[in-house]
Amino acid sequence: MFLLLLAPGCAPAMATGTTGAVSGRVSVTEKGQPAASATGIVAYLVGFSAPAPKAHAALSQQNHKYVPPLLPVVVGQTVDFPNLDYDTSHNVFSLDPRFNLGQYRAGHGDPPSHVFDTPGPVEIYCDIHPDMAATILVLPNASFAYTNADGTFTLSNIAPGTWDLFAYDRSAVVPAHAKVTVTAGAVATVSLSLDRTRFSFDHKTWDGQDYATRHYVP
Ligand SMILES: [Cu+2]
Repeated sequence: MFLLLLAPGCAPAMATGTTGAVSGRVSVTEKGQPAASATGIVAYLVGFSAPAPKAHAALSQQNHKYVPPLLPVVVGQTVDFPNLDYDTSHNVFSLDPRFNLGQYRAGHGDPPSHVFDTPGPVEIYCDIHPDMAATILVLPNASFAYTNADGTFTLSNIAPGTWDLFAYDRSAVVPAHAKVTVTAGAVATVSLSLDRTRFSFDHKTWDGQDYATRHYVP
């Protein structure tokens, strides 16, 4: 359920003479109640392509967690996976697309990296620590933004046109979606809603085993 309004003339910093902007809010429910926080959702536009930034994105391993748990990148962009934990090795693997960067410790040269060349979500795991899980969201352009705690977000300098707007949350099985029409010099205002129903990211190891049956030396 969403509401779509146009508010011409406001917030000129987000919309130049030739581009527009999208200002939105994602309302999040969890088990039938409003969620305590709606931060860290990724709002993004689909319908046009842009080249990948040359700068690498980074998904860090810190305090035995992936940071951030949801990372948006552009198709063709390189992601580095630095291990910031000096007390343990970490690993990076994905089952779809299937790749494995091996196990490595902190402080040994450049971090392992991977180029993400297919759009869509990619689930990232660590073959040592079963609780380490993250999602890399591979998007067609860089017109994306994280939500604030109240679910608000802004997408600036957007080419005029009618685009598909999505809001992706790791705990929502289906992203929120709305059509949005961007007009030069104006800010389109959109409300989206999504429901969190997925709270487990249990998975097998790289070689298809249960973690509990394996032995490793951290
Ligand atoms: Cu790990």
